[in-house]
Amino acid sequence: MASLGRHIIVEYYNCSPELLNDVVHIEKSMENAAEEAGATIINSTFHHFSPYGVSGVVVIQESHLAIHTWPEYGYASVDLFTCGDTVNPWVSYQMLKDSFQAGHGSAVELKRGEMALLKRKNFDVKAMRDEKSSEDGDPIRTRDVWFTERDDKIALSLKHDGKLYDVQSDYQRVEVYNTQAYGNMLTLDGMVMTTEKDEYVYHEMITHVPLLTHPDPKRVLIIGGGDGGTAREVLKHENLEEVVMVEIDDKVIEASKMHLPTIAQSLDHPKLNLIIDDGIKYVNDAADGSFDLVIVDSTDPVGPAEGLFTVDFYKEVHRILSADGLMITQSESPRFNSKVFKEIYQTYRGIFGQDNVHCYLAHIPTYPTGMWSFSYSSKGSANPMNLKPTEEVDAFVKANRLRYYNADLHKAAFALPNFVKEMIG
Ligand code: SPD
Repeated sequence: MASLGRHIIVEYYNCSPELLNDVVHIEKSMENAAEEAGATIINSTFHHFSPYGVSGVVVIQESHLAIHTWPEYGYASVDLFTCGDTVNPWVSYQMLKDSFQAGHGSAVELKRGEMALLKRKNFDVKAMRDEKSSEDGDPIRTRDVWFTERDDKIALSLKHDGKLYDVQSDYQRVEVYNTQAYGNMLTLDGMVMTTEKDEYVYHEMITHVPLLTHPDPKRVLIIGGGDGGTAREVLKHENLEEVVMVEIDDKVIEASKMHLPTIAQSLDHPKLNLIIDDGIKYVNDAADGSFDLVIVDSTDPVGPAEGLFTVDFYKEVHRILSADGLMITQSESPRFNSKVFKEIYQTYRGIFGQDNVHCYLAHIPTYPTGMWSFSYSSKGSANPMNLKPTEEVDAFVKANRLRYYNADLHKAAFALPNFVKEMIG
């Protein structure tokens, strides 16, 4: 039966889940499969969805190859659509089966556009072709590979040129992508942690807000923060006597030192006591009143960071704070993680007291919704509005070339939109 095109609808079962969740591997496999089949690639676009799944299309001069994967089922569905006689889609079928280590593959071939049912119209092809494409000669090949973090309703995508680091540690999947808009980006279990181009917002806000309002901070504890950005900013305060950082995952530190050097630059600072251990255990074992400031620079409340979002942990933090001590945490996004956001503030107020817990906001473009929050919980007299004299703050900002934080922004960050006020009461 003569036809315009051949459409092979493919299913691959029992594939390697890791390979089906690896957007770079899938992109390469699909492109190789197209080329080996004799196709000419024009464009490709691939998305990884957090936590699992990849979708992508390779547009070829002879039509397209498309894929969607369900790594959690070891399953991939693929469409191989080719026109003309120059491409053999069955070559692609076999290559992809091998490439995904599929235990089983099945495929149905459909003829598309049966010639017997088609009647060719007479028209002037030359006149219909736009001038530009006729002048271009060979098509220009482009590629789009995307990392996507999403929940059921919202997604954030960043185009990247590939992965620089990909290790499954004892705790989580640690990856670094080379993004086109935000430089190198660290993700943990598919969630964006930091990027070279916007990290300063988060790290300046989680550190200078407490350190410029605490009456006399000397001893600082950072829980998490393995990329090093929080430590880098804390260490700009030269009057501190002790800075301890407890990170559970040495792979985060390794990835950051290798691929985020500007963020990780202070991880070997002589004043930093870097401990690779469980932050919860460290806090439980610490003496009463031993820190003036505890910064919880955690991931989101899934995986290894779950325990950092519990009442028991915060009670222990409260215990190890000195009389005027402060606890600062990243407290998720009021828009993206509304439920967790509300719970966090209820919990803190139960421990520190209703009037001693404050929320402040910052704009972080690579976190879901771009609106991110931090909590400021005070055990004693420290208050976020008791900022050091403006001249002192200005001098600090200038000397350290801060790019986000300043005295005006400090005050403004605590001005909350009504919907956020309502959420935390
Ligand atoms: N969803 C993003 C939450 C990230 C919080 N921690 C970031 C670590 C940066 N040091």
